[in-house]
Amino acid sequence: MVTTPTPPVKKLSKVEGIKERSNYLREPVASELLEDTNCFTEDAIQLLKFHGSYQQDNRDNRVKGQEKDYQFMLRTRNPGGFIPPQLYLTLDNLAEEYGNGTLRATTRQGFQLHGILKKNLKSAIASIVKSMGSTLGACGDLNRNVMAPPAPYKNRPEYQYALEYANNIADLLRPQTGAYYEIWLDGEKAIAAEEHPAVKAARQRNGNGTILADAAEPIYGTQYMPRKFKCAVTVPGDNSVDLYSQDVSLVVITNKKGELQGFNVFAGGGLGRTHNKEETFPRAADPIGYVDKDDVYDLVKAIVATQRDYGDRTNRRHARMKYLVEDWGVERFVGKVEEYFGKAIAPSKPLPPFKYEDFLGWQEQGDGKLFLGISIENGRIKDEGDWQLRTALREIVQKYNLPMLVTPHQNALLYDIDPAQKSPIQKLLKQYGVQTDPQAIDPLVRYSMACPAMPTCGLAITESERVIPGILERIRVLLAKLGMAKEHFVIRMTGCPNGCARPYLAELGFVGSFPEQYQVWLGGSADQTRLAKTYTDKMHVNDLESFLEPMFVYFKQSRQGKESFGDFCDRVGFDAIRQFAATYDPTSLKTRTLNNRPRISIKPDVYGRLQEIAASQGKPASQLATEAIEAYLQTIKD
Ligand code: SRM
Ligand code: SF4
Repeated sequence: MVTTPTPPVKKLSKVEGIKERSNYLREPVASELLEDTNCFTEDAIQLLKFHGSYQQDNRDNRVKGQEKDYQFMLRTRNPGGFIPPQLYLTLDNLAEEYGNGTLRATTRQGFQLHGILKKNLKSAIASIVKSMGSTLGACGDLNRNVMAPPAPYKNRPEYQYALEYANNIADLLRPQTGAYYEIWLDGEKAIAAEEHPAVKAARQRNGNGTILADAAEPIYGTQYMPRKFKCAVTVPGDNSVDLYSQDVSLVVITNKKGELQGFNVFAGGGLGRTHNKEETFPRAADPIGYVDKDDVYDLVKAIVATQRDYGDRTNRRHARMKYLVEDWGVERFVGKVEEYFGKAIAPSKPLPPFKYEDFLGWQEQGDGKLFLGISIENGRIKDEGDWQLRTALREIVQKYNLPMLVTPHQNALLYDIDPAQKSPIQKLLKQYGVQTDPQAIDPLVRYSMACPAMPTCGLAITESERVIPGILERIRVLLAKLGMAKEHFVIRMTGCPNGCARPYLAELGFVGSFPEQYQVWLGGSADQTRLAKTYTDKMHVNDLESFLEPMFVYFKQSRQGKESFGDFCDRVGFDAIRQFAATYDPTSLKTRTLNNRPRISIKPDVYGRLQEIAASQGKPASQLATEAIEAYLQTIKD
């Protein structure tokens, strides 16, 4: 006989109390929204996240002793990155009308709007919902946007299943509270796509305690999850979703005829950590077995119930499911999941190795139509100098009514393109300075990611998105100087250790640790199947070249065949790299070293303008800076 697991009694953290008292995410958000203020109280801020919004302030505008420049970030929840044309146009309008004039494609395939004032929040959310979008559950302690490969291959059923099940898992774990529609749409119910009947049935089916006796939130109850919860569905061999970083990843298993059989299941991944707190760490998900397609919702519910009932609700730093898996060990964790599931989990099916995929450029989608993956540096859709991506995308979506998929690498993909539309679309993109040939993009840029950090992220310690173009340019110059001009690897940067751009799975990860200083993580694999490790805690941004040069030289001298930089660092180990660096003599290089070139720091906003003007004049920022300084010095001399 299977017994219902009994959850342990827990001492609640502050946020648990806020959730519990909120009447299913209603108060105090509903009341405070009506107040004529520019910000919310702490309790409302916590709950607002569940509605898809973060209270932020523009950190560039902080003045000691003065009130912060409060504004709100809105994040969409769109499984598999799917954005219908009318939603894209609405987001674009909102960015202009209420936001900061940009749209931000995120690392979980959503869009973010920044800079919205409190008084405009309701109208912005209502517009999104009325355009078939949603922000409900984009943030907060519940299931977040479910990821799937952004690959609209109509002739590859496994990709269709991945998208279908990403949608279904998102539906299964969607909060059921009416709070969202009451607050943002005055109770008007949105017209949403019908849920799959199997999903509806699964939400109500109680397998050994997976459902709570709670009519309003059968899966979550009054306290929702202990912490955020992240899922992805992918296909064998495709690691575009970074499956090792997710709480739960499902891998589609089909038979030879391409019919869906079930899913391999991975669990316990997660990246966030805190500096100087050894008990927090990134963790790669473990394979836990295989589940038939008919049982997949029950297994997902069983995993959710395990974390819901046994996850740490006292210490939020220890509340992600990865810590439960780590503390218990995989075997005990799986045992508890099986109690809720009601049967044993089958062994995993064999899988091919996972590869990095980004789906850029023009490609056939398998039904006579085309798709186009467009690289967006750090996901920021904006008009800047000759690069008018925002205008270009708006015009194309407006004119051709094309759907979009946001990719897990902060890029966007337009699909269902009639071959006759290729040439005019290509022409339009060229006219607005948008590159569509992925081979023409520097691979350091193509494979890199950076989180937003300053000025919107309240947790940022350093810059990230605003400085990474300059960092990549400097690394490219350094590689060229070392005779490695064609070399590339996956570089990811974040402004703090939370890991939003998944730096712990990069070959070279920069993680903000002190102002202008970064932890450096090395040894991740080029396909994000192995975690990197901390090489150093502090690298000043000014020391980038002198820090990296010995490593690159060692790599050049000692790599095996076509070994990637990440694999090299992992194979030789950090002691060997440190030893090489300690005895490395830069003057032994025939070429002039960059270390001898003086460097100066400038304010980020000045750097931004410098880059903008340099791009519009088609010259490197360093050349423009030299010209500008020379011109100024000339005036002083005169
Ligand atoms: Fe994140 C918090 C941005 C993906 C781990 N993340 C934040 C906040 C909301 C800051 C805050 O709490 O005040 C950031 C807003 C910045 C801004 O100004 O926009 C933020 N996270 C992002 C995005 C926009 C980064 C990007 O470059 O695209 C991504 C939005 C994804 C989405 O559409 O849902 C984003 N965040 C991630 C990922 C990657 C992923 O999910 O694949 C991670 C690491 C994976 C993981 O969760 O383990 C991630 N974000 C965090 C954490 C650390 C969580 C933890 O377990 O410790 C925080 C802080 C927190 O939750 O306390 C955080
Ligand atoms: Fe902010 Fe840190 Fe996430 Fe970057 S990694 S967006 S700095 S929370």
